[in-house]
Amino acid sequence: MNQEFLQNLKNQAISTIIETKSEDELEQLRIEYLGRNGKITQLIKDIPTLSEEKRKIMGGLINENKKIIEDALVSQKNNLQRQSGNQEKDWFDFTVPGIKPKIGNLHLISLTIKEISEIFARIGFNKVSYPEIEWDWYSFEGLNMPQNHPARDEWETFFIENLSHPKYGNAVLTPHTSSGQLREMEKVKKTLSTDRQVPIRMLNIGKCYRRQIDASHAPMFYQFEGLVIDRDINITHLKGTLDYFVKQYFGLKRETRIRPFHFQFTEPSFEIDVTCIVCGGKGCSVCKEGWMELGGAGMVHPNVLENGGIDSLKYRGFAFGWGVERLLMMKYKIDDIRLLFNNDLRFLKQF
Ligand code: FA5
Repeated sequence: MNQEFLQNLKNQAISTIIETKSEDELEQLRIEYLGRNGKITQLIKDIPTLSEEKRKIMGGLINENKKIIEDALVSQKNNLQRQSGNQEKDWFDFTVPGIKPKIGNLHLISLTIKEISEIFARIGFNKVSYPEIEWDWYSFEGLNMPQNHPARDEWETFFIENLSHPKYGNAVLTPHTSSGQLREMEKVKKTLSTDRQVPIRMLNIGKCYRRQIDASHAPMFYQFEGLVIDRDINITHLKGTLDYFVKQYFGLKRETRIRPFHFQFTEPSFEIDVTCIVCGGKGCSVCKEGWMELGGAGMVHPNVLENGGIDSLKYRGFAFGWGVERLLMMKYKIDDIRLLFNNDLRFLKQF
């Protein structure tokens, strides 16, 4: 006897109870499970034969499951009685107004993901999605961040214990969608012949995890990652793409700025900010100084191209990775990222 066996027995009982069509059938099931020689009764009789430790755990669980089965029997009995009573007595008044079912809508994050995908689809980006649990190689090492490199600290990563790959290292909850860069390069390399490796125009949207929480940081959030690789790609393509996106998403009047930054996997690297809509650029608890950071970008580092199996002498690329929630907060004037995850319908219904 173990917990799994008990769980299966209970599930089996419940699924057959709710299928019954008559009270006689229901009574048969009561006897089968709870009768003098019933399956649950037998387990209760076996409790004294268990070790003291197991007795404590299994005793409680058996009684809990017995109660669940008893409740299911009573509830099904009521259902059957109601159905047979209804057939005889009930009549249907067509004039009474119906009860409108509640109609849900997509969450604001899903709507935004859809909008972002559509904007990038219009300039030929191909939407993909890569693992939520990732190996160290794809998240860090292959992105030019060797073991113990201080740059890794920025990602405040959740590691998964006791799960590692002999070649790719420890398992982590994906801390950024940049891991998709190497996966996309590998995929393209596998599917195309070597002299036609690219172009790549990838849009990878996925969940990311970091040990962070405040008005502009959530432990689980979404990023979208763009990657373009081709011959003769340069920084103006990156600027043009980001400019196009910002104008499509925020409208023509919104101001953005590009700041020099450092990422190990791009060279040169930048961060892109937009004027904060919450404080109108004055500085507040969401943005700190009037500009809200939307994400990073840069020209793909040759080491990363080589790690993905792309010839860095022939090809160049640019990449960017932005936060989905940050983006929509700056469009809809949302001053705390946590509002998006609290599931308060008064908030969610507005979108
Ligand atoms: C990165 O994650 C890089 N991978 C971005 C990148 C991609 C750079 C490609 C160069 C080339 P960063 O840690 O700054 O960079 O995160 C990017 C964006 O993700 C942030 O600007 C923010 O919009 C969002 N973000 C990061 N952490 C959180 C969080 N905890 N909650 C919500 N959004 C977050």
